[in-house]
Amino acid sequence: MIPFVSRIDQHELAEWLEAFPIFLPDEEVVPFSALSDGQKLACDVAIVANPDPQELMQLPNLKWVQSVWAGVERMVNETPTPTFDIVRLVDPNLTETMSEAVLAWTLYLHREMPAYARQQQQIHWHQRPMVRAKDRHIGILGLGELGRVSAERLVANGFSVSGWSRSAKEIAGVQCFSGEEGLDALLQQSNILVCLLPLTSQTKGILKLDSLLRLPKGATLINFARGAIIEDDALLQALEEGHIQHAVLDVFTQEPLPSSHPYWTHPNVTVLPHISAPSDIKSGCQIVADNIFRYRKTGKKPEVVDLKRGY
Ligand code: NDP
Ligand code: OXD
Repeated sequence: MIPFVSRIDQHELAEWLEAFPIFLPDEEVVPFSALSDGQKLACDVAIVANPDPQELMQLPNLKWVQSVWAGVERMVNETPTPTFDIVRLVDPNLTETMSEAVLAWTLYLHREMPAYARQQQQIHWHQRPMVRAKDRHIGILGLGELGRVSAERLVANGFSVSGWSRSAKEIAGVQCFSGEEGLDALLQQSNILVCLLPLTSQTKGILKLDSLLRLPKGATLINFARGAIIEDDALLQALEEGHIQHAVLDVFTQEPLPSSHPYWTHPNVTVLPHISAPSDIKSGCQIVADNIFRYRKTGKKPEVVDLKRGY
């Protein structure tokens, strides 16, 4: 038996549970709550979606868990010394969805849609200076599964693109930076900054006031990664001072974003409810099924999260 250990809403839970038997006909995938004590002892693999660590602890013989989410930061943080390996979802469909979101919201900022919406509210006819895509510098923090393809998509749409990662990279058409100095250089030239970094002890709060002020005046920001990578007070201050013109935020330290949070009503913030790249149930299930099938046949686990790196 394979438990599905999750803290997701009932509707989404039902959708996954309906799909698993189609893609995993030789396995019985059941919600964690359906397991007896004996069955809990027998589980070597679990499928997870933002799992409750207390529930994982009741599965002492787990060898690995397969997430149906691409980001596993919360699990890594809540289960710092797991006795099992963690496998995250790497799905080309999700990557394509994310790169589409990056392109869509980059165009939103590039073509100054927030400013034109405001002008319309004020019944104000004003043609703002046109900036060509090649003259708009987009900086992407994180050049992994999601960042790399997003960078390539922006290049294909004519933007000047640079990216930053931990290890040095070469990506056609993208100016690649790494290391502390690389971050400085990227920030200084980014008119639109896109965050696709995992949340780790090194990236938590990396977008603090000092970093935000290194961006050119009037820069804009997109965060599609995790909320705690940005220091909220710093961003609010940079917005207040006009140093940052607009922020598109899809992820927050607390989700759902509390109704009293200043982001909700800030004229220069676009709040999205964590929708930039939801997992695709069909392709997600197929990838999970392939991983489990290969493990059952060969004993080989898929690539696991490096807990020392934190991602
Ligand atoms: P990957 O692990 O494939 O890529 C992470 C990238 O960040 C790598 O390029 C890595 O560098 C870089 N990186 C990590 N730590 C540092 C550091 N300290 N300094 C510089 N660069 C660093 O992750 P994905 O691209 O698949 O996903 C990124 C994040 O996106 C997820 O962790 C998740 O939080 C978020 N996400 C959000 C979704 C949404 O709907 N909003 C959906 C899915 C994911 P290197 O290449 O050298 O290892
Ligand atoms: C994910 C997410 O990690 O939706 O898949 O953020």
